[in-house]
Amino acid sequence: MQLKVEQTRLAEELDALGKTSEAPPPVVTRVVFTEADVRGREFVKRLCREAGLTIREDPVGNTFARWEGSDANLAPVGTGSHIDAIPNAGRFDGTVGVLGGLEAIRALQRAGYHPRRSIELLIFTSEEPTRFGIGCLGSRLLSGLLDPSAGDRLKDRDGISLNEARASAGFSGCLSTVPLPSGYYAAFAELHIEQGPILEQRQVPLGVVTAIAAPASLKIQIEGEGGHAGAVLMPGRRDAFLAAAEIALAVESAALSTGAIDTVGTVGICEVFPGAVNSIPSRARIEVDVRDIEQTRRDTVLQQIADACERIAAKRNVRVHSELVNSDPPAQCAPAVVDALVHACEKHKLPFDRMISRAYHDSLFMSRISPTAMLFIPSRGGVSHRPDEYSSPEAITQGVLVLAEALAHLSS
Ligand code: HGY
Ligand code: MN
Ligand code: MN
Repeated sequence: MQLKVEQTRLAEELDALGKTSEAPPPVVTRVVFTEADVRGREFVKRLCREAGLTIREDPVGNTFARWEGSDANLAPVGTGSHIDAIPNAGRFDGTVGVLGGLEAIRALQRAGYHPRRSIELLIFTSEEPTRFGIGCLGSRLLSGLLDPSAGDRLKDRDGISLNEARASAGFSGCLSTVPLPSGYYAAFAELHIEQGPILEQRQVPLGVVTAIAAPASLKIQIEGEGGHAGAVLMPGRRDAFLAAAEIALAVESAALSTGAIDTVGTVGICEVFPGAVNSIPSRARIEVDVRDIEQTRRDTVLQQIADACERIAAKRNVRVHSELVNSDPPAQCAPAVVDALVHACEKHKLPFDRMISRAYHDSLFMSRISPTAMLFIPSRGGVSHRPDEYSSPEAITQGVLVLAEALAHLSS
């Protein structure tokens, strides 16, 4: 089978999707169920229809573009990723797995391949935690890892519920109909940018992912006492922001305390109320992201953060309320799917490394209901979640070629 990727067309499609943004290029901001997200979905669905795929969407907006196989009784093979993007992001995170997955299907079609198992290209809803505070919302619901009733309770910062937001984007129906049965897919493979520096540093064009790190996130609210920045003297102050700052430093020291390079802790959101230079913060809110490839080690960090919250609350006489948003186990990728990707790299004489994904992905949840693995391509400078995120057309082409070969192997 002579597989050829249409590199220029794919680059143009990625650029066009990148311009479907709430911010001017090269910045990509495409938050779930916003007008830009809906336009992005329409763009990708049009391309899928042009490739002869049939499309279905579930009540939360997970989208399935299906290439019918010759044996409808066999479980299909899945591929795909997300198109939503955090604020001030780049144009390759997620989209390489969606448009690259589509191009892999088109390359197989052009090569005259006919799948025995149907192949489904998925666009997962809301992989990013930006709007509803929890990552992989669509794939969590799809894999049954998030109870539909918890989904019904989700609201964004403006108090708009998930159900209102999805309805405004044209998605209706009960969330309880979203979960797929385990075994629905015979295999799932996701193409994604590495979002780190390893492949580029090693000058290896492809990474076959064997495990995905375990993410956890917390929302921490601190309540102290406000007052006049000039008239209230330092002794006895109950400054909510300074308590938040101490907790943030405790996150860093807890992550460092494991001594393992795989443990990471980040405070990416910090809000202060009332937010006036001459007013002592009476309230502060931070969001914490903790990850490790070992769940027990990650959970010791969470415990240390909880202990720090208690200690700092007492020391500063403030109230600290911490909510655990999610603490997910890591995923081990399926040997059969890993082997399919390895076999495809070898067939195309492309060097690869086996590696761990430190970012989480929808594959973390798809691995709960389907044999799953991922394929990484290099990120220039290891940069991601920034407008200067970049993967070369050549790197993307190599990823798509290997994905196409692996999909043929898995669907034959
Ligand atoms: O945060 C992550 O790991 C993913 O990029 N959403
Ligand atoms: Mn991301
Ligand atoms: Mn991503």
